[in-house]
Amino acid sequence: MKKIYQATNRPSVGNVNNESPLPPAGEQSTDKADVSRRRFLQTAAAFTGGSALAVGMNFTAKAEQMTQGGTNSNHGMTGHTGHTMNGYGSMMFMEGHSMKPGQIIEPPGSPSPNEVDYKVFDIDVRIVEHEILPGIKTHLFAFNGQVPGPEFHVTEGDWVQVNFTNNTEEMHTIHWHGIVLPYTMDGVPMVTQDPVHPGDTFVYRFQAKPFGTRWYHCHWSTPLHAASAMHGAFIIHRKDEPLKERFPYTRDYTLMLEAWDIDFIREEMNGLLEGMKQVNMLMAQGKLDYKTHGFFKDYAEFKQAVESGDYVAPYLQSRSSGVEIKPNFFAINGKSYPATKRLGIKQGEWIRVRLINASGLSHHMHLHGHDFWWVAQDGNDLPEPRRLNTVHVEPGGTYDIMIHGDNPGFWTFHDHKTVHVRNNGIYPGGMLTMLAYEDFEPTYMPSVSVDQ
Ligand SMILES: [Cu+2]
Repeated sequence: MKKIYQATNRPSVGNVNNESPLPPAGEQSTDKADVSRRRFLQTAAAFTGGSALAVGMNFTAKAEQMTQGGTNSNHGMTGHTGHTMNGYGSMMFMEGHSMKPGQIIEPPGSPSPNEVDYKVFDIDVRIVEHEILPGIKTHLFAFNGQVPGPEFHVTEGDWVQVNFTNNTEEMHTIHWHGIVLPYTMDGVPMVTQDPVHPGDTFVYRFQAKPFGTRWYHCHWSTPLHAASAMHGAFIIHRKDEPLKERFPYTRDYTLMLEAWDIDFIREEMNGLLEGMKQVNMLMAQGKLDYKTHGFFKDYAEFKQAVESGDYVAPYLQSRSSGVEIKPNFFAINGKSYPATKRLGIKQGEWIRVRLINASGLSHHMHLHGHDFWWVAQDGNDLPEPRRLNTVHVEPGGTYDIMIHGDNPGFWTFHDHKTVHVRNNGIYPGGMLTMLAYEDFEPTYMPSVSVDQ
């Protein structure tokens, strides 16, 4: 037995089984019905095993009954593979979907590949065990297994095709944050598309615009998926970069700011596993229906189900797994200080730093020994750059700054919200790195202490 979350001082749930891809469900999850009802919403596509076929068909009948006369707005999404989806609109996934996994979903909205020349990217989501700090590992959903996800670099006006494959047993989407695109490409489940099911590939196509520091993240179960590790930078470069006239930068850094409650993540992951088991069990018994999944064709149907008592919404229940999120690890590009990567600079050099806040909290990034120039927000150049040494980085926002190498040394760059420069409550740590000159003779060399 190996403990994965050794450093946490908050209540532990359950044992960690080294054999299992994830820790097993915790001892606090005593109210199985409660947990499972909530989890169904997240695990509806876990239709695996031999019993799936029969139960899935039973299930289809109910879905059909329920959605007659409903919207078929998503019908066109799946036609080309020849997979019969019966036009259930947003209920289509209930058809016992993974009886035929590996579907390619190409929604309308953008030109076909015959019409424009797409730059094609393949990206997937899988579960990885990620090390935040020595001794602190956590399981995360991660794009291409990387934390943060791979960084896109394209030029404004490029046509981009992203083949997104779901290699987990959970559902996901990709939302392109700050990119102006057809709504069917916006990646919001139950608003612009059905979530992408296990094994399936969803094809996002759009033109890269407007220019600037943009990003992407999962929009399913956002507090767990996007905030944990399903996020990455999407940099849209200009053909010519006017900012280089005033700030002739030679290096370009991206810093994704992250905050993790690794206990919450573990409990949610445990809950997912438990939910999958429950789904499979109910399916085998033929007891799985739309109410246990919590999907409705519209608000009126949802309201009716709640008021009639047919459906007990998760928010009406007390939950055994704590949903209050209290981040205890803060990170830059997947790592907490002292594991964070330094920003290299040379004397006389300009560097560009793109700050992207994926955390859901606000951060106040402060640089020692220098002022910097804040040049862009949310990807868009400011009318006039502002000279600062602390920039307030709001949740979801992106902020670009230019730093000039005019004061050789090692300089702390950190969130001035001091609770965020701790590891599990202990200072120093978290959202802290260093601007490190590469071409000077230091008279003091930085060392490491994580308990002051
Ligand atoms: Cu996701």
